[in-house]
Formats: sequence, C-alpha cells, structure tokens
Amino acid sequence: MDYSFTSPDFYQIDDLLSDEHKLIRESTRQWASKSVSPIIEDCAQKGEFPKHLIKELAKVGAFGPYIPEKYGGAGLDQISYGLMMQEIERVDSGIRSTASVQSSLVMYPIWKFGSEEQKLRFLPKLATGDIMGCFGLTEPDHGSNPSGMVSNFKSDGDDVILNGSKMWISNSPFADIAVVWAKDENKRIHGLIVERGMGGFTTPETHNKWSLRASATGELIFDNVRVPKTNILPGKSGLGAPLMCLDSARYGISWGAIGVAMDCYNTALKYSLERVQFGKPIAAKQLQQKKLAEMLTEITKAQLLSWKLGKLKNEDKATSAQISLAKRNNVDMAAKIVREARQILGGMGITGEFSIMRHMMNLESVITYEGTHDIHLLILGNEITGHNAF
Ligand code: TGC
Ligand code: FAD
Repeated sequence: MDYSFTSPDFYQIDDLLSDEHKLIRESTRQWASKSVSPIIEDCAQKGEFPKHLIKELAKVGAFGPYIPEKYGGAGLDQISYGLMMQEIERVDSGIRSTASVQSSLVMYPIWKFGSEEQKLRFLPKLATGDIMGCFGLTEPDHGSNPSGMVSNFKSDGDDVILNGSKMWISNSPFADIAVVWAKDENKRIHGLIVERGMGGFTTPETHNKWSLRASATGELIFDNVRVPKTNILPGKSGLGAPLMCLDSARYGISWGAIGVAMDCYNTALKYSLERVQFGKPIAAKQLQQKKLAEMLTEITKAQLLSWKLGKLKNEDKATSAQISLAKRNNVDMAAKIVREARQILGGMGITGEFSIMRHMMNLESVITYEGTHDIHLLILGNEITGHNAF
C-alpha cells in the first residue's frame, strides 16, 4: 500500500519545509497509516487505549522530539514536532494526546524545571516509553481557573505530604509517574513528580466517554501521599510553570487539528467524486463545491498560521497569546470541517467505515482541553485590551 503524503498543499507550503521536516512527516505518516489506522476504530468502539502503540510511538520519536538528545529526545525543531502531531492526529486525536502529554506536559516540565538528577533519572525512560507520565493540573472544582486549586502539600522532614485530587487526566490510569501541580504551605504552586506505588496515590479510570475513546482518562487521588522533596521540580514555581507546559502542548494541538481537517477533507473529496446522485457525482454540485472550497481555504490558512508559529517558537519568540490564537482557530476550523465532511458523506458519514464521526467526537474534547475555546478568546481579549475579563 502507498502511504505517501497526499494532503492538500494548495499554497506549496512544502517549499517552506526542509528535507528533514518532510522526511519526519513522511515516516510519522507511514507509521500512523500502517499501525494506527487499521486498529483505531475498533479501539474507539471498545473504549480501549491500544497500549502496544506506546513502544512504537517512542520508536518513531514522538516522545520528546524537541528534547535534547542528551536526555533521550531527538533534538528536533518545533516544526518537526508540529508535523508529527499533525500526522498522528490525522488518524486519531487520542493517540496524539498520548504523545503530546508525554512530550509537552511530562518531559517538558522535567526538562525545563527539573534538577539534573531528575532529568537523567526520568527523561531517557520517558523517551523510550519504558515509563509513561501524565499531567495533573485540573481539579473537580478548578478547570479553567487552575490558580484556585486546592491540592496541597506540607513539609515533613525530607518529604512532603500531598493531599487533594485531580480529574480529567489523560493517561492517568496507566501512567508510571504524574507531574502534579499543588500548593505549598504558603499557597505557592509547585510541580511534584508523584510515582505509582507511593502509598495513598490512586488513579481511577473515567469510563463512558463519548469522545477520545481510544485515550485513557482518569483521576489522580492523593491521600496523605509521602513524596520525597527530591521529587519537587526546583526550577520554577507559580502558575506560570504549568502554563508554560500548556503553551507547548497547545502549539502541538494547533498542528494536530490540521491533521484532522486534512483527513476529513480528503475523505469528503474522494466520496463526493464517487457518489452519484441525480445522474452526476455530488462533487459536480455547487453546494458541495462550496463546502470543499471553504474547507481548503481554511486548511491553507491554518497551515500558514502553525508554520509561522513554529518559526517563532524555534526562535523562542512565540507569545502565549499567539499560541492561544492558533489553538483556538485551528481546532474550531477542524470542528467546522468535520461537520461539513459528515454532511457530504450523507448517512455513510455516521458509520465507523469512515473516520469522520470519530474525529467529530474527539474534537469535542480537543476544543475543551488545554484551555477552552472561550478561555483562549479571553486570553486574546486580555492581550488586545489590557483588560482581564476572566
Ligand atoms: P494569570 O494571573 O494570568 O497568570 C498567572 C501567572 O502565570 C503567568 N502566565 C504565563 N506564564 C507562562 N506561560 C503562559 N501561557 C502564561 N500565562 C500567564 C503570568 O504572567 C502570571 O505570572 P506571575 O509571575 O505574575 O504570577 O493567571 P490566571 O489565574 O488569571 O489564569 C489565566 C488563564 C485563565 C489564562 C489560565 O488559568 C488558563 O490558561 N486556564 C485554562 C486552563 C487550562 O488550559 N488547563 C489545561 C489543563 S491540561 C490539559 O487540558 C491537558 S489535555 C492534554 C491532552 O490530552 O492532549
Ligand atoms: P469549566 O472551567 O468549568 O468551564 C465550563 C464552561 O465555562 C466552559 O465553556 C468555559 O469556557 C466557560 N468558562 C469558564 N470560565 C469562564 C470565564 N471566566 N468567562 C466565560 N466563560 C468561562 N486536565 C489536566 O490537567 N490534565 C490532562 O491530562 C487533561 N486531559 C483531559 C482529557 C479530556 C478528555 C478532557 C475532556 C479534559 C482533560 N483535562 C485535563 C481537563 C481540561 O483541561 C478541562 O476540562 C478544561 O480546562 C476546562 O475545565 P472544566 O472542564 O472544568 O470546565
């Protein structure tokens, strides 16, 4: 089977990519098409995360692509990371979630804020998938407003005692470690590495999701968990630390959403050319052409947006508000395209024969996690006006 890249590239955006970028995109695409596409619908229908993909994700370099090689990463640039997220999410947002949580929410904070000992202890094993991590920021009563978190720890000799809970945590049911954000006795937020097996630490799974069904989601419960002080990330405290991690993951999601949109566009275009009604392919009808033309327009705009954002990130110049704009725009763009594509396929669009309905349900999470659509609008509003409307 030929898995080569067939996506829309209406503005020759490939000219902006290096040979290395194209190679990385191609190898990720081939892997996702060969190893994920054939099984993903079944996993989603059953509500199961395909754990055997962990080692394969590591092999294609999807865990910490931009983390330095010294710590087990691939030392790639931000556009390479984005293209990988695009190609994985083209197949399923849940599998992209697994990769982006491991890279941007677990490896990134350990790399940026960890001690050298923590980096050497955890990063190489996270890169190879020998251990998996999760990221605990959201709490039952504090989602969009994480600064109100109540999870807390108190000093006790060489350890701290951690109490509280987190919910909606991707990968928590099987994670070996959790990067957890909690307040110290002075109400200052810190990141702690909590390890499976520490007494009082449990990770119950959240069942019956209609979205991201092939990704495992759960809680993190801390009941007087004794965590060594050596597991606290020393490099940065305050809400800015987890928000920096979110910036990295949100950037990756801006690319991932393009992958979903491309897959839906390709499926809808092919179907409309083959499906004959009233004696002609439906692609010959103006209303269907309008949908396809608008899809291509929006995908092209999103591609340019994420590419330029990647350039800015490579130069360490991307601002949080720029990242919010791209995450918000591209996920919304993909959500609109997926709905139009579903309509082009008529009744067939609701079946598991095609990826469209699964993508549609997945995007209901993607538009909410990593900052909701409205929160990103408020971040932009704040940037433009200087007035915080949260
Ligand atoms: P605010 O007062 O604005 O800021 C607090 C401190 O943080 C600094 N800061 C940032 N630093 C780095 N990067 C950023 N993006 C930053 N944004 C703000 C800020 O300068 C300040 O520093 P300092 O030194 O003055 O203390 O904070 P706020 O409480 O008003 O909240 C701001 C708001 C609403 C934007 C923020 O809370 C937010 O983004 N809320 C959304 C929460 C969210 O996105 N949660 C995501 C959870 S993780 C997840 O969903 C993973 S899903 C992954 C997957 O499966 O793929
Ligand atoms: P709320 O904050 O209660 O928001 C509800 C509604 O109110 C939203 O529409 C929101 O936009 C709106 N709203 C909130 N505040 C304002 C305001 N000031 N003005 C106007 N409107 C407002 N979190 C993690 O920490 N780690 C993870 O790995 C993780 N994975 C996730 C996986 C899935 C499948 C899902 C669904 C969520 C995950 N999350 C994770 C949590 C996610 O980040 C939160 O769901 C998200 O931040 C929103 O929080 P909330 O669900 O509590 O909604």
